[in-house]
Amino acid sequence: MTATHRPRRRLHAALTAALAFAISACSGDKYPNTIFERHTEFNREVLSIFNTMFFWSALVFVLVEVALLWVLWRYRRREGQPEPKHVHGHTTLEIVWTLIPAVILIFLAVPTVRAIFRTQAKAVPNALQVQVIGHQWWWEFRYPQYGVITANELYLPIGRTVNFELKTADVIHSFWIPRLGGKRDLVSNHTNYLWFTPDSADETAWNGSCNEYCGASHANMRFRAFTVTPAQFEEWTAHQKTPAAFGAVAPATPGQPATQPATTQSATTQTATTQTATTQSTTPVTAASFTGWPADRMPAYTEPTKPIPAGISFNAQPGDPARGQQIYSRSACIGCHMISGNPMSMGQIGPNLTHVGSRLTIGAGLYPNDDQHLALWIKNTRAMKPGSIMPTLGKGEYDPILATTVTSGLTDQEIADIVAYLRALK
Ligand code: HEC
Ligand SMILES: [Cu+2]
Repeated sequence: MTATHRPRRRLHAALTAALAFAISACSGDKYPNTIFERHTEFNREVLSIFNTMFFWSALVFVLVEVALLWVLWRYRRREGQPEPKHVHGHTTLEIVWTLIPAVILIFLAVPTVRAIFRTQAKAVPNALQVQVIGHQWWWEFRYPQYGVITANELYLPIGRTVNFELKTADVIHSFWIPRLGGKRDLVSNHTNYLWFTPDSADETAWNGSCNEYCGASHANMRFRAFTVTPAQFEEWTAHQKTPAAFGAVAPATPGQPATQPATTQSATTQTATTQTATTQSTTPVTAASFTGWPADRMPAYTEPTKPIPAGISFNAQPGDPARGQQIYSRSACIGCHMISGNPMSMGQIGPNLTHVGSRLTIGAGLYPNDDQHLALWIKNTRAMKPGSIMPTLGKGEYDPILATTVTSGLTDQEIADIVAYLRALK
C-alpha cells in the first residue's frame, strides 16, 4: 500500500507548494505589476470586486465539490444491490440550479457595472486633465491645462484626481498601469474616459503598457508613470512648457523673421545656464527645480531590459550638439517630429522631442535614453523596433520594411552629432 501511495503524496505536496507560491505572488515590490494594491480609489474598487468574485466562486466551488463527494459516497456501488432506477429530468431541480447562478451573477454584475460607470463618469471639476493618444507603437500625453505635450513618460501629482481622455490616432490600443488603474481601451473615432486619484502612492515609477493587440510592436508599446509631489509636478510642467533647452529661437513676431539659432557657437562654450538665459522662456528653470525623474531613482522593475538586436553597431567620435542641430534641421526628422524652439521641426507624426533629453527611456519605454541606444535607434529604428513607423535612416543600413539598403542616409558621425543635440534637449 505505501509503495503505490507515495508518488501521489509527493504530487500533493508539490501542488500545495505551487499554490503557496502562486498566492504569495499577490503582494509586494517583487511583483511590480500586481493588481492587488490600493493606491487609487480605482484599484481599491477593482480589488473589492475581485474579492467579491473570489468569495462567490470559492463558495460555489466548495458547495459543488461537497455535494459531488457526498453523492459519490452515498450512492456508491454495493455488493448484491439491484440496478438503480433510471430517471430523466427533474423540473424543480433544473429551475433551482438555473436560478442560483443567475442570482450569483447579479451579485457580481451590479458592483462591476457600477464601477465601470463611476470611473468613466465626469471627474471632479478641478481634476488634472490628461489626453492619452495611442499611436502604433507609442504613447502621446498631453496636458491641455499646462500646454505640455510629451511622450511615453507620464507624470502624475500625488493626491490630485487625474481625468484621462483616451483616444487613438490609428488602431485600438488599451491603457493600463496595473498598480494604479486602467485598463481601458482607446477606440478609433471615439473618446473613452477614466479617472483615479493616486492618493496613497509613493513618489515612484510604475510600469504601463498597451493591452490590446495593435500590430507588430504591440509588445514594445510601453510607458512609465511617475507619481510625484504636487510641487515637483508644477516644476516639471513649468519646465516642459519652455522651448528646447538648446539652441532655441525666439518665435517670429509679425513682420519679423525668426532669429537664427546660435549654431556657430562652439558646443563647449554653451553651458546649460547660458542656454537657459538666451532662450525666450517665460519660466526660467533654476538648477534646483525638478525637471524629471532622476535616473538613479528608477526602481529596478522599470529599467528597460531589451537587448540590442544583433548585427547593428555604431562607431563615431563624440558628437557636437550645434552641428547636430544643423544636421537634424535639414534631415527628414523635422517632417515627423516637433521641437518647440526649433522652427524647422514642426512634424506631428512622431513623439514630441522638445525635452527628449529629460526622458529616461526611448522607443516607448523600450531602451534606456543614453548615447549608444539613441544612436542605434536613429541609425536603424526598424531593426531596434520591429515595424516602427520611423524609417531606417543610417547610411548603408538595411530597412526591413522597404526591403532596401539606405544609400543616402546619415553617417555614424552625423548621427553622433544629432544624438549630442537631442541629449542636450533636457
Ligand atoms: C516618417 C516619420 C519619422 C521620421 C522621418 C523620423 N522619425 Fe523619429 N520617430 C517617428 C515615430 C513614429 C517614432 C515613434 C516610434 C515608436 O516608438 O514606435 C519616432 C521616435 C523617435 C525617437 C524616440 C522618442 C521617444 O521618446 O521615444 C527619437 C529620439 C527620434 N524618433 C528621433 C528622430 C530623428 C533624430 C530623426 C531624423 C534623423 C527622426 N526621428 C526621423 C517618426 C519619424
Ligand atoms: Cu497598442
